[in-house]
Amino acid sequence: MSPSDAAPPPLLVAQRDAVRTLTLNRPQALNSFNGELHAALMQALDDAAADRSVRCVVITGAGRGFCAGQDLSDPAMAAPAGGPAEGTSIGRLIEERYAPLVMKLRQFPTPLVAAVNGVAAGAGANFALNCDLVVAARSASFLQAFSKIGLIPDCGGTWLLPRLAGRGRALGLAMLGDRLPAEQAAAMGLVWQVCDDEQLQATAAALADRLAALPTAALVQTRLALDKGGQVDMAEALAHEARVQDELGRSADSREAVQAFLERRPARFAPR
Ligand code: T3D
Repeated sequence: MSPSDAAPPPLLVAQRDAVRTLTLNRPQALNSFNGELHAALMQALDDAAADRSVRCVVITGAGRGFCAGQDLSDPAMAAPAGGPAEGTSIGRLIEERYAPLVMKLRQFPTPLVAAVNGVAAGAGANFALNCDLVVAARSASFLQAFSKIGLIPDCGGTWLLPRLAGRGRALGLAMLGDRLPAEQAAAMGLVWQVCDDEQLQATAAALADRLAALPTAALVQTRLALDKGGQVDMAEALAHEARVQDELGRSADSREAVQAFLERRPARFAPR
């Protein structure tokens, strides 16, 4: 077999300065998740997390789609119809693939930018929404495809959607499963920025560069604190802020940033 006969890698990895870009690469199936793509993505996220030169990760899709969620033709989807509830394939798929992926994103040690280049459906939509900032091409759309195949939102959708859009909109999106154009997704608070299609990668790169130039630990603690803040009362949120602020305030990043401000120069942060 010549190298040109080899199957294309399911995920492409590229690095520019401190920004790593992961491109889902199954365009013929709108980058839906099969086992190979899932494993490659988990490994690439682990690699980026371990590489201290990486200060921001951008996730995008090859071709005309971002990600169509679970590959519905994947053999792993073949749950026994009418079989015992215990240990069906779908439950296992969620526990073994999607839940660990979501937890990895929520705890990731750098900011994450989703550059949504096309349709993001099912777990693909919620995968994007689990990133810190979502930039979408104007022609992109988001679709909670689950109800149409007799399922509920997963990949953290039940937790995320009401928090991002409010209960009423979350129910409308999840029950109807309509395509939500990027502009409307931005108006609902799901998306940070919409841009012309041809500007998507440059816009995401500029955003990633800005994030990479900021103190990474503070950005990650910001995500964790906001997520926690949505679940605890004010007293606990204040206590958490005090604990984290105390730790960050003594960090080299914070000292350098304050010094740079006083000296009227750009801050120079060490690798994370
Ligand atoms: O087990 C579990 O349930 C675990 C958790 C699952 C979470 C989920 O993600 S459930 C939701 C799964 N996703 C879907 O239900 C979405 C299915 N896809 C669509 O509804 C449509 O494809 C889109 C609305 C996303 C896009 O429509 P359109 O008209 O732009 O494209 P298309 O023609 O439907 O699709 C293009 C190709 O991609 C097509 O293949 P072909 O005919 O050109 O060879 C289509 O079959 C393929 N494709 C699209 N989505 C999937 C897919 N192949 C496998 N799995 C997909 N999810």
